Amino acid sequence: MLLLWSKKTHFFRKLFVNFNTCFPPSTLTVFRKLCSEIESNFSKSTSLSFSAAKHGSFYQTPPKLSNQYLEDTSLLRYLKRTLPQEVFEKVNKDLLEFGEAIVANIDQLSKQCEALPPQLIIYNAWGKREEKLWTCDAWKKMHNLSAKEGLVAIGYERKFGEFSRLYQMAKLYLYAPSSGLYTCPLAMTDGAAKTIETLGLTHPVFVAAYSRLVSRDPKFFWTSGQWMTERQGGSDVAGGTETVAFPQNDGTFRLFGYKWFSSATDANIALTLARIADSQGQVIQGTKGLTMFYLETCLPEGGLNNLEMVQLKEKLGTRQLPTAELLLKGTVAYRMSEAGRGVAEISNMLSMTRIHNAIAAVASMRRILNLARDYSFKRIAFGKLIINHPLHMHILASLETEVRGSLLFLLEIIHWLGKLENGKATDTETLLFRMLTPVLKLFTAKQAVAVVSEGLEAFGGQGYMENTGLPGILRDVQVLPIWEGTTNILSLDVLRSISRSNKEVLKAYYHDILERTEMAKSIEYLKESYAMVIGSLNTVLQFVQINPDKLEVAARDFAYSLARVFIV
Ligand code: UCC
Repeated sequence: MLLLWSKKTHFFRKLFVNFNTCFPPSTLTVFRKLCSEIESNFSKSTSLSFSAAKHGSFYQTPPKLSNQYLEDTSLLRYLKRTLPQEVFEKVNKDLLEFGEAIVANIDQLSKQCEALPPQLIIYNAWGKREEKLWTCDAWKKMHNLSAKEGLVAIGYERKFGEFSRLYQMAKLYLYAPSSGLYTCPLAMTDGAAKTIETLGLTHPVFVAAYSRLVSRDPKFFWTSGQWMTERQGGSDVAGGTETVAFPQNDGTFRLFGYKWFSSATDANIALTLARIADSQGQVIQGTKGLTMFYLETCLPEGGLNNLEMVQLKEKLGTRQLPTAELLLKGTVAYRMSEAGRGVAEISNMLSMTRIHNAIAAVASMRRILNLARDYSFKRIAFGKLIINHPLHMHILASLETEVRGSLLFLLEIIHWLGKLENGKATDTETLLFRMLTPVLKLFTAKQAVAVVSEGLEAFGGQGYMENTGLPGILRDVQVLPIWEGTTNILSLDVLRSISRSNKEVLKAYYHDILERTEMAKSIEYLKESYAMVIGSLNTVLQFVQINPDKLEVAARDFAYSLARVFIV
């Protein structure tokens, strides 16, 4: 539906059969000329056989990263269509420059983050306990440039009102695949700032922290972690949280517990959950016993805030990122939510980090596809460039359609976020934002794994070679369906949004799609697609009416259908 709405459906249908339509005609002529030159040079060079050197004379030209903003026509068109002209001009200029900086040096920094992963040094050479988390220089530079570029700040400065989030997140989208995973702490930093703002917390500790989280000054800028998972539960937070908070006379609390995954452990602060103990040390179990706390990882006088970094996790991917097991042994913390409202209030953070998860997912898909596309104009097989093999072109075109669909879905959610924060969202948009945020997260995360895997195949054996830098993209996206709620948990969250709103979210969804597709009704070449969308819409919504008892088992398929109908 978003694709229809973007008036490009015809274009996308053609895209399936002819990948050449991805490029404007002038570019195509240049490409065709280039193709025949490359092909003829290739046959000359291979005819020399091994006479020039004992290793042979052929070396494959690798794929090249170019300005990803310029390469992303869907993003550019969306921004041009949505932002007012004067806003677009400013945003466009900054994104262009940032796209250049990524190619010029940021991408190199991300490679250093991958090559030099963090280390936890527990003892020094003389046996003294040190507990130092070592991170490479490139990781620290990512911190500084994130502040300078306003990667969190833009969303809170709100210089462009309802469009500020689109600006901030478009920038994060360009940055994500070259960030060395620094977008992970940024996601949680954004989530923490959002939580402080939404709850209207006025205690000086929170006010001071907020000013650091949204700062553009690298020395002042702080990042945040989010420590929710314990040994017994990542999904079942209520069943898994054992951490206890003991009230102190000065109004603070002391936390005792064991946090199982604390990503970006070098963050300055963290939001976490714990159960407040009464004077007898008793706690309330279940969701109602959980309260949200704020803590600083280091004490003002130096040293860790009564916590122990037990070990760094051995992860499949995201190794650039320090994720640790932490023992809280009297960590000083401040209560952020009302007692027992921890899960409900930390959901503010979760909604944000789930959008960031989707940014990472779509950005990774875009990155692998752009590299594969570039490579297809450099690699020759069976006597011609692989772009000129219809089947290869068809696969790339199908991926292109998936990526564009996911991107448009993402941008719509981000735009609603910006509207909500600026008091501009309609009731329909507010409802849709609640239901479709988990749908966006679960859908794009799974798509990212599939698209990146397919994208690697476009490089043949080279896609499997570590030193091309390509396999790391697949390893890193594999966390996206897990982090911040698995696919099942998010599918159930969609059902939660339906029941809590008394099905109002579904009504909003229905009317929104009818409204967006209205213009397609009367356009001849769109009539068939229109009928297909409306038919699918009715089928999906009827399913809820007819099968209330089967909703849980069908929750995943249902969420996928919501995503597909919305995108198509
Ligand atoms: O552990 C993880 C990391 C693994 C990977 C480590 C490597 C890191 C590398 C990173 C690289 C980037 S990830 C797992 C993180 N955990 C989660 O995301 C939590 C997943 N679980 C959920 O989301 C659950 O659905 C819970 C915890 C929210 C469900 O808890 P309950 O106790 O069943 O919740 P209730 O009772 O349904 O909801 C409690 C309140 C309700 O509000 P009230 O009380 O006002 O009615 C809900 O409406 O919370 C509200 N609520 C929400 N509100 C729940 N969910 C939401 C929501 N999404 N939005 C708004």
